Amino acid sequence: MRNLDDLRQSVIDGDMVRAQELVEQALSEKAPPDQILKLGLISAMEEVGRRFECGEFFVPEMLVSARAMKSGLALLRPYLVKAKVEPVGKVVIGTVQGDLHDIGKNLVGMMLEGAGFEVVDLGTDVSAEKYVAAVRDHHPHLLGCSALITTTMPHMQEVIQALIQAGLRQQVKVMVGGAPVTEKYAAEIGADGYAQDAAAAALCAKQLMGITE
Ligand code: B1M
Repeated sequence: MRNLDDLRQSVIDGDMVRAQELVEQALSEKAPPDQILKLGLISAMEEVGRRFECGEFFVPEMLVSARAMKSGLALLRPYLVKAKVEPVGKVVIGTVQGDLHDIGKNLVGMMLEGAGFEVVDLGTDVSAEKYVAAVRDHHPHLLGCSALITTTMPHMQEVIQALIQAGLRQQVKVMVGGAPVTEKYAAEIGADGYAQDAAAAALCAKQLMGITE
């Protein structure tokens, strides 16, 4: 779809206004929201990452692209979230300590809401202590940790250790994810669930709740 190619390019260019216009246009032309997300927005961020890796882009370019992606995502939100009236469970979610990447975590949060979960979002750079406090305060069924950098991934294990020390580990299932995280790593650190992307995260959350439909 030509419009989605243009949308992808506008995000790469960091052109927030154009990205919003093109998302609106794609929606008005009845393009499926998941295609707009995958082909227009996520694919653009993959290209931005590739350019950063090979030295063509630097942090400022990543930032403006992220801003354009977020502005498009905000318009897609109502189409991705069709939450049921009665929540099927409660999830506390956040990006781990030292990590400021929140686009993937936000998307996971939206898909969870769409699957009927009540989502408490702790934001980014969340310390193990803050996760523990949130489990005490909100009594969630699930705790979601996102990490995008190899050096911040180990903080996921700290969160699990902190839950054990606080005597809360049995009260909450821990789900982890993020680009560098693997199923093997999730098992090694003692997480209950791992998901590769936002759609899989919603499925994984339901499985952890014992919901089979
Ligand atoms: Co950064 N960054 N970044 N960055 N950044 C990456 C992650 C990197 C891979 C780029 C690269 O080198 N190719 C690289 C990490 C390398 C590594 O660890 N091996 C990197 C780096 C190095 C850095 C800095 C250190 C750069 C610097 O300062 N020198 C710095 C770190 C800052 C910090 O966090 N302390 C930094 C900064 C930034 C910006 C602030 C400029 C910006 C983030 C803006 C924001 O999020 N608000 C940014 C961006 C945009 C990226 C890339 C380009 C895009 C990330 C993204 O939004 N992807 C990224 C390259 C890439 O990923 N290809 C990169 C789109 C998003 C939909 O996908 O986040 O993967 P993702 O989420 C997916 C899945 O991973 C999964 O589902 C999501 C939806 O499908 N998922 C979960 C995520 N969380 C989950 C949780 C779950 C389940 C699934 O359960 C709970």
